[in-house]
Amino acid sequence: EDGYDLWLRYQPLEAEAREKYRPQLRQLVIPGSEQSPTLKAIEGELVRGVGGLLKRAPGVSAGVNGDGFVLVATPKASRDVRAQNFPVHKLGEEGYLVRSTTIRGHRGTVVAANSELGLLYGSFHLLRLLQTRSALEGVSIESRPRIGLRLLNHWDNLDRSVERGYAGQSIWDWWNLPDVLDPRYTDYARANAAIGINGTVLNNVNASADSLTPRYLAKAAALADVFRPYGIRVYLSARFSAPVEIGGLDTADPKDPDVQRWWAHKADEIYRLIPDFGGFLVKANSEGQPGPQDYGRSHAEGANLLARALNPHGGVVMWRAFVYQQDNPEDRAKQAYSDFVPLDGQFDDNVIVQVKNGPIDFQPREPFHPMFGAMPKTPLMMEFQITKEYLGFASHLAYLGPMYEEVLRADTFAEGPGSTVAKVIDGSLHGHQLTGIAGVANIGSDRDWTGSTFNQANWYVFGRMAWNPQTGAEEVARDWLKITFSNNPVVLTTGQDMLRDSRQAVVDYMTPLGLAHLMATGHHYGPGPWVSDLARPEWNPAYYHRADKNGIGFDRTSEGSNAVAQYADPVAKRFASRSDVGDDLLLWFHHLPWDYPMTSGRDLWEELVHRYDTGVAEVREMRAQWQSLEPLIDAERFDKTARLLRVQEREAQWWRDASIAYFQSVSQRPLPEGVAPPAHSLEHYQAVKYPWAPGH
Ligand code: BDP
Repeated sequence: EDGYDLWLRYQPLEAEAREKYRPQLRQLVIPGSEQSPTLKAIEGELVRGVGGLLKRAPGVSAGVNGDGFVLVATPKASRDVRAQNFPVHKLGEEGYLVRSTTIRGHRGTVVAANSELGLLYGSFHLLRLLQTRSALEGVSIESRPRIGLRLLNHWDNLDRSVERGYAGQSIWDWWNLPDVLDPRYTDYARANAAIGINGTVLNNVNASADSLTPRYLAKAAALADVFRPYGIRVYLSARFSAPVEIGGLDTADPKDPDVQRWWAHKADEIYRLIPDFGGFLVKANSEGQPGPQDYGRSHAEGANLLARALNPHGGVVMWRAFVYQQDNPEDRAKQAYSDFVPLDGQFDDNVIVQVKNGPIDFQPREPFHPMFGAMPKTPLMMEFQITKEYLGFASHLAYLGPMYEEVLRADTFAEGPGSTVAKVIDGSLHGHQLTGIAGVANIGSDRDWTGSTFNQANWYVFGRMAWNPQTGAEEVARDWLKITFSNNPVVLTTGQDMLRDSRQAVVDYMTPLGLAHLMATGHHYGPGPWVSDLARPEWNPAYYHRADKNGIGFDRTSEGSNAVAQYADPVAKRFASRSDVGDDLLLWFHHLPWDYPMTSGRDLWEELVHRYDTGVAEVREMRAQWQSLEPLIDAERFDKTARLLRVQEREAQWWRDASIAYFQSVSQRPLPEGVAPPAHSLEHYQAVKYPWAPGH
């Protein structure tokens, strides 16, 4: 097994499970499947899935005529489903139900929904029941997504390089599109539909205007055609200056009528080619990208320009809030809020503002972004990073489920207790219909899609939490392990331990106690806490840790940058309090003396060293755990994971040694008793350079 199959891995279940399920899955009834590409896809998937898992494919039949049927239909398409009087009104456009029931004396299972897309999601859920060995007998499931736009964001360039991609090249072969349609495109759509993802932004947010030229639109349209039966809509990152670059205008000013006309015509052209085109994602006035501020206009004026072009066609604008200005003396963590919160109420109805989970940039741990909850009149969508730019690329094992869960469950208190981030983005807190969540994809041309088997879990958990942000990381981990490896209880308990602790391990050996952005320059791989000479202050690790002989940490209380004031009370008070903030975010919000007494009984310096040691120990443990599973995992996937864990152990040690060497040079404090000194001198670690690193 090489990992290509992802969660569409339909290897035969254990004999006992096959025997149990076979009589329940004899016959497949999908009325109308000849005419509809989506129904045909469902039929194909169920025949293949059930056939693989049970080593016996169900017969396809025009009507229910025996026990063990699976009837997949909307009430509209099937009298048998209508007669059941299911509460389909509760399911919305994309929801579904899976019920065991009796039809004219025959026992079987119905998948019902209001739309074919709902049926597709329900059918994948049925397959998941088998893959996780759940009972079909008496099953009664109702499910609908809580979030409308569930998207992947590809940071893929037209030359097939992938910004922050660690799994090979882009899967989009732009050169040969639209003529050559790699079967991978279909498998991509299947894999995403299986976890409820319903849209994809094909190109990098650092966008080339070429993506909007007729040549490339035809290519995007070909992909849209492949994805359509699976409910995946295509979106594009739009470069704000495109009217100048490819439109021949001399300005991209949102107030200019020619610019407005240009975007309107561009939208018309796109919708002629892609009638269900989703809309634009825009990175503007951020890290050198063009934007409305180049013309003295606000982010809202920029977003509304594109929104008005898309509006007649039903498209949306996802306007990113990831902005920080050059030469702005303000704490970088405060800038997005300062720019955007005053614009609340100024965005058109088809604009949604896309906010990263934390105020800096996809660090191993950040507090939730203060914009969540702070813009009641504006729909906000979440941007998570699935690709692990700051967590050891595809090489280190870190399951991001616990991180996503931590953010989604964080309570903003914006409307009193219970105002979680999840409720902000599912629209329930402030009554928004337009809702969304995006994950920056970790997908590439590697055979296993994501550079390692365990990285697949991050794509998987993103989809599951996008469907329902209340979903627990542990529950998803268990499902994923069952589907990906086996139902063996030892694999499950050991695998769950590994997944649960893996992200905290990374936090401990890279950025413990609320530290952030200590990675080496540019590529962000490996330690670089000493870096302090880059052109912009907020690119330097030293800007973030602020360590000197007296102490360490970023004072974001009212004595310092006062970033805490961007949070609602009592969150602001908690973050501002040294004793209440908790160890996890301590140095994010506070600058403290090295001898500050920690709750552990150690002082801050000793605690920092202790955390680095803990991180290394956790990786060592994870590696031993994986080793113990050798007899229970297929050779190819076992071996690759084992080798990567060896890399991770070596590099966790590197992080620990380099960080301790550096911070000790600053703190000038002795190592606590019994602690091993770093293997090399600080100069040795500072001299480590890569001639090349992926994804940069
Ligand atoms: C940072 C990445 C950079 C992205 C940027 C963004 O280092 O490559 O372009 O975020 O999100 O994390 O726009």
